Amino acid sequence: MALRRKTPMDDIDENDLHVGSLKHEAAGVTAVAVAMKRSLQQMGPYRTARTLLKLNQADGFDCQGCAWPDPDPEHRHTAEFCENGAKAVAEEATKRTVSPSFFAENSLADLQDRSDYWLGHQGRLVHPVVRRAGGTHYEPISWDDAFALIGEHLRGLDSPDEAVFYTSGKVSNEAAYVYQLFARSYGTNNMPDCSNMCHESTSVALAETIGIGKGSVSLDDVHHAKLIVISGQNPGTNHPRMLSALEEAKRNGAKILAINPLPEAGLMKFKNPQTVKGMTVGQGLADTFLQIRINGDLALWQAIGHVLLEADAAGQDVFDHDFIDQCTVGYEEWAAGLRVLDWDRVESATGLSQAQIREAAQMLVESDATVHCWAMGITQHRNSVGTIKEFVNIALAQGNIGKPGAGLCPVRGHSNVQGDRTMGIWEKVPDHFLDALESHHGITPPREHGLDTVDSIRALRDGKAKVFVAMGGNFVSAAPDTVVTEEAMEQAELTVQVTTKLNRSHVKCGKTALILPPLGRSEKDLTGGREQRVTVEDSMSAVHASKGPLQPAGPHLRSEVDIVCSIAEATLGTSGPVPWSDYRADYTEIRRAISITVPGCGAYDEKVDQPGGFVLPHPPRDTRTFPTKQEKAVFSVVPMSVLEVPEGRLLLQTMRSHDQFNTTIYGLSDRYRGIENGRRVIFMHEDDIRDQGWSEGDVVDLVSEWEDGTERRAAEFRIVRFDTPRGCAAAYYPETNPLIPLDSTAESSNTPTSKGVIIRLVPQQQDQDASEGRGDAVGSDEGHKSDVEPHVMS
Ligand SMILES: Nc1nc2c(c(=O)[nH]1)N[C@H]1C(S)=C(S)[C@@H](COP(=O)(O)OP(=O)(O)OC[C@H]3O[C@@H](n4cnc5c(=O)[nH]c(N)nc54)[C@H](O)[C@@H]3O)O[C@H]1N2
Ligand SMILES: Nc1nc2c(c(=O)[nH]1)N[C@H]1C(S)=C(S)[C@@H](COP(=O)(O)OP(=O)(O)OC[C@H]3O[C@@H](n4cnc5c(=O)[nH]c(N)nc54)[C@H](O)[C@@H]3O)O[C@H]1N2
Ligand SMILES: [Mo]
Repeated sequence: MALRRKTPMDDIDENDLHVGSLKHEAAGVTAVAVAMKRSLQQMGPYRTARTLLKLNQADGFDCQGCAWPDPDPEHRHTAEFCENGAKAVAEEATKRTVSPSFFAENSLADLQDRSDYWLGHQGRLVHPVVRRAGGTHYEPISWDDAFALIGEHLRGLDSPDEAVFYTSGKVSNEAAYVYQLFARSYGTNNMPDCSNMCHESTSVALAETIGIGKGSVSLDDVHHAKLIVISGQNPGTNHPRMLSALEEAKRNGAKILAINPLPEAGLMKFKNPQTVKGMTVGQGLADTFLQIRINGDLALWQAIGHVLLEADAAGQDVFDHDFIDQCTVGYEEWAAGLRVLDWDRVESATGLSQAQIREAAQMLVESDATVHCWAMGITQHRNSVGTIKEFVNIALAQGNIGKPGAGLCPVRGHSNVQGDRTMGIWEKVPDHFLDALESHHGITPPREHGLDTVDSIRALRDGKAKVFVAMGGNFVSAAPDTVVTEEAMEQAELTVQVTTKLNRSHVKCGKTALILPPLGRSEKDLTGGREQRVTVEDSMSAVHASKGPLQPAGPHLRSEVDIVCSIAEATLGTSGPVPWSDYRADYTEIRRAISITVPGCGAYDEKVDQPGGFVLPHPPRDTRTFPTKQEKAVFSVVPMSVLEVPEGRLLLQTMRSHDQFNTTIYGLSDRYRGIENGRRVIFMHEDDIRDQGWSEGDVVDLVSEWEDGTERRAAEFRIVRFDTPRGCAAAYYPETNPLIPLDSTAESSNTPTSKGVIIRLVPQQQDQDASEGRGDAVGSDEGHKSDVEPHVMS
């Protein structure tokens, strides 16, 4: 029998949904108006002015939004932020707070019926609270008692590997450093992070090919590229300040090739809100738009490789043979593999014609400085690592690494996700990093690799992990297979959530559960009686300081550094080799440790003193040296693979609306895609709607099918006709996470395949369970077999 779960959907009245037309331009006057409106609603005029003028300024704080870099200090605007950055700040700096009485009035069961949208809108958490084992409510707890409780649980485990320490990419370098130092002093490498669900495929592919898992470009390279390729990314919504960089590049003569199943507004046209001319006239962005089928990118780049090889063979100057000879290995094998190509397979995989692909390849032929940008549309597929290796192959063949105006530009998500990795938040951190911890701190870090996100869920599910600590984030909503993940979390003996806002991970929690509220980045941090600053690293390896201007949301908040050091003391005592209290008293001490133990961070504190900070070394970018095993950049031979979608099914990608930050739902307006006042929509091609026997506006359930025969359901999505390739559908995350099987992950990176889920549409479930709770996932372990025919209405 299928297992049904009540899912909290009632907070949003989807009957108010309005579907308007798709927009072809991003930003402009509306963006400014929305930014101001949301800021004033949440923060009021004084805090709005205090925060927005300090945002992304050299003496201010780093935006909590995306990881796109800031321009040099002398090139920054007074208003160096975007609409969605302003929303991110307003979300944190809101004047609303959740007091302990809120938890007295709302039982855990009540809160479980609430969506992330409602939970997040209650305001900032301002007091530590605990849910005792068997308790029906969260209740206040003192910080000291909370730390003691954590220490007791951690000391009571049979092995340190029964604990899991998750990190979300907003955590500062200082907090991340002490957090990983604590986990390793305690004895585990179980440090999953949001990166496991995000750019892990990038990190794996780049580490194996160029020897370092980070992008190789600077902002200046983007400004001076001849060609910018943007694959699987929606910058108008998720990295709006990237549009200014693209605009500048275009002014300098760059061409843009955008590859996406959807004609995203920001890719098509941009109205720069920071200049008067930009605001009124706007700039067309993509010169060529390839409307690719979902998961067709590997086939596309192999075809482009094939066309470039033809041009090279014809004597055209497309490859940098000196670079290939001096700096790479494996060119011949790669070239041999691509000289023969099955064009029919490429055309069906990509949905593009040979002529379109040849035209795009011609843009690469004509450019001697190409920047390749990509994000989640590339990294969250089964064959992601292979696809990214194929980008690298092309970049290497053309010598587009380590030269001005060229390079690899994975566009990171969370504002400090890259910094957290640099600081050692990584379940597979290399031995040289552990050696440095061992020799500097005198600890004995464990050497075995730890659990990543997906494996942590398995360990919790199977009772192998018993304590789950999260430094930020919303693990249960962000992770795949929501029903499985929530049940896994509820089995934990203790969960600890260090978080600024309420979310689903607080209500689908362990038997004993703590919520510990930290200071946000926009707030003054006076830990240890002095004004502390922290540091962060952006998507282009630039590190800089960040210092919040605001009074904290409440008097009881503690900094993340303070919380980690206090947990460490409560668990390991105060007489060990690591001086936790010194670190808490003055973060400069942490930076001193960073400068000694973290590669590339020598004289760290001094370097972050420079306005704008400093850029971490990157051997391929700086000197065309490649720290791989072979000491050269490596061409890869990638077998062609395409997701086969059975008749009557659709390939679903799960993506962000314009009004959310991951699982934080700011509002219900996906303006550029024409959706207002609702989120449970499925975007489809009009011919698929018709052929599958549906009509626009029908409300259906989505059922995903996994290869072991199990099925999962997400209820009540309204069909919206959209400009997307045949057979490809799109819907928002996290509402669709129940559909993603835990075992459906990318090869070698283990990233959930959030952009490639095979689904079918079924009529809304009318059975008793469903009317109780409007249905949700079908439990995978219940073995509910795929016995339903594809839905065809007569
Ligand atoms: N405002 C805002 N900013 C954010 C975030 C946010 O939620 N809100 N999240 C942050 C985080 S953590 C991240 S990782 C980034 C995410 O930034 P994005 O990667 O831009 O985020 P998604 O919404 O997942 O968009 C994926 C894009 O890939 C396309 N796509 C899907 N499948 C395919 C495919 O098979 N091939 C190709 N070529 N394209 C495909 C989709 O149509 C969509 O345009 O943004 C960061 N910035
Ligand atoms: N289906 C599907 N699933 C996905 C994705 C997808 O595209 N599709 N994208 C994946 C990606 S790219 C990512 S990065 C993950 C995101 O996974 P997470 O990073 O775990 O999720 P967020 O929604 O960013 O976390 C939001 C919560 O962080 C807390 N928070 C906010 N600011 C702070 C702070 O300053 N300090 C602390 N301590 N806490 C804070 C708040 O409580 C807030 O509720 O989701 C992944 N999941
Ligand atoms: Mo991300």
